[in-house]
Amino acid sequence: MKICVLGLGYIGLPTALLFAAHGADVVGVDVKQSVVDALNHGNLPFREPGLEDLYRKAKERFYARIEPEAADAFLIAVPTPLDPATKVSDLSYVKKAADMIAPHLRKGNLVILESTVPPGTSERVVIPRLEKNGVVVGDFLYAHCPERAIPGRTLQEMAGNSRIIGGYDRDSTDRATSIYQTFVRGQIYQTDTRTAEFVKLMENTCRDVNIALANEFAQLAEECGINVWEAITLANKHPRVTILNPGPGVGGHCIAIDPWFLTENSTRCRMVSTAREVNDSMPNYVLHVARNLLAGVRNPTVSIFGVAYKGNIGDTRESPAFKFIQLAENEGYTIRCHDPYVAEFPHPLMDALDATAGSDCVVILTDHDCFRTMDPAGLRMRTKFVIDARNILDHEKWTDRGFAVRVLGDGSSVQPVPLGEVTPQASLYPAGAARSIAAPAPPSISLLSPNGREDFL
Ligand code: SAJ
Repeated sequence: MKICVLGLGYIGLPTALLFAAHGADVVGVDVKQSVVDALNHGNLPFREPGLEDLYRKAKERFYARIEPEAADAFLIAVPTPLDPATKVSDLSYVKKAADMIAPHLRKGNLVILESTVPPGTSERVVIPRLEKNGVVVGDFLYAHCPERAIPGRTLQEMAGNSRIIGGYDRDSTDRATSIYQTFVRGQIYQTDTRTAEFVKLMENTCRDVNIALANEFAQLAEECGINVWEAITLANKHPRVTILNPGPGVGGHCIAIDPWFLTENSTRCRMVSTAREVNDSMPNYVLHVARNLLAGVRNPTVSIFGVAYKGNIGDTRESPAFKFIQLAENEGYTIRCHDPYVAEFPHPLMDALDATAGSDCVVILTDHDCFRTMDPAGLRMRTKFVIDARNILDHEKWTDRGFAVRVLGDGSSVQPVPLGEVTPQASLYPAGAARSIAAPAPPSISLLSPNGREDFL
């Protein structure tokens, strides 16, 4: 079995290597010569746990090229970006990939689309392009097989998660299933192509809407003067309630984008677009928190800890950090960024000490594990404010080191402030103030068992 994988990015490359490590001959295709050259010289174009080991296992059966070549199966795993101005999917890479496959397509070949697309794209856009050289669908097989892997755990999830396979017809679905079964240990569920496209988008939209709900709860909790993190822990003790975590916004190439794909052909779906708005506005909310804290500080410098879109990865795609930095710079703040996971970022990245030297406020935007245990003793701040937008710090430790700690969603010790208004804080927390504005632990916390509600009884 020879498989030609188009697109050697975060999804295409691990998938290609998994096929190769499980016995297929794989040619990987990427339009970037640098990616092709790097791979053919044994270098990986990005980091992902386990990928180097996998490459070593797969390399006998894998090589990279700039153009596709004849194969038994073709797999498209190219990006489908969102046009930021119109909020409409940009299918140009998918179209190009289909055009590149068409001249090589033979009767009996299978084409798999893994890229995430709006419902109906396979039938309306991809299949007609594949048919351009005269072989029609039915003579070649076609399936949409969306991935479900989460960056940071891509390989485990690609192999272990259940998977949806939506074929053009029975033969297509069965052939695609048998190919994935070479490395997928999770259950495979079969359906048609359009349903598979829809399911993928529903999954990420569901997560986006649920995160938006958590973010709205965080803002409501601040208005009500309570700590949303305690409230969520308690609400999640209900057997049928799972509230996600609030934060500074939703990033990554999937959750911040897929809801727009789902709704681009619809005039309904107000909840989906409202959720997008709520999540996209979270950097503004964090800025509002910073503005209140820093109102009495002259020419504030803000140190951003974490520019990756989520914890323990170096991926900055759609990271809320971009918007926060822009807003903070427009506010007149000097910005310094620190992220030990990220290799490249438009804003200079510094080590923790340089990023905080003379700074007025640390803002935790990403939940990297290394931040959780960080001891702020060595930081040479001008003003000791910290905003924990992920609720990950050891607040007691930071308070002991003289920091005023402000946790996103913890309204239990914050005067409710309507959005947009600035309350002068200078008299409350003068520059260099060494006091905490974190919530003092209410007595119920000490009663709350981490595993259940028994301790209340
Ligand atoms: N986030 C929160 N609160 C939470 C959970 C996440 O604010 O409670 C934020 C994260 O910090 C991040 C963003 O949401 O900025 C997205 O992170 P994520 O871990 O939820 O998801 P992704 O984008 O890394 O991967 C998602 C996954 N989809 C689902 O969980 C439904 C993954 O399984 C998909 O394969 C992937 O999208 C994709 O490629 O579609």
